[in-house]
Amino acid sequence: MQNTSGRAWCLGMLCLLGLCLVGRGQTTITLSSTTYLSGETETINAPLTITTASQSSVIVNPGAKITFSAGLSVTLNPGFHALSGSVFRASVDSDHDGIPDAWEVAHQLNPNDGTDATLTDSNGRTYLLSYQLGVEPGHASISNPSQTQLNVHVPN
Ligand SMILES: [Ca+2]
Ligand SMILES: [Ca+2]
Repeated sequence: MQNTSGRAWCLGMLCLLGLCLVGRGQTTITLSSTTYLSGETETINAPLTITTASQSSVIVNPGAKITFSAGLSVTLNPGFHALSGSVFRASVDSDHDGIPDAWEVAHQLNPNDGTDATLTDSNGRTYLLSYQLGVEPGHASISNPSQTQLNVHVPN
């Protein structure tokens, strides 16, 4: 989810869709007006921050699956709309190990240690894989980590 080629693919797709990314290749990604269509799946990672341009219109339509992950913050200004029926996740991943801070804290990992994602649980599965599969470490049951990883700041 955080590899370079995946990020390049995301940026390439955004350009194909006619979107404007300010700060491309830098530590901050600013999204201008765009619409994510039904069936579209997108993951955007930034080393530090992801934000929407002030008063931009960013719409996530029903059926779209969009994930924003940044090392410091994700800030969505007025004009951002994740419509009912879409899957939108925004999270802070301080150590860039692929696991959001909130999930790490909830599972006794260190959100500032990028090596713990590769540790294995009692099933021999890495914590990163457990997170990606949406299962609890050491268990086969399905959990819902998306409910604990939302970290979105919406300015007044
Ligand atoms: Ca992490
Ligand atoms: Ca970690």
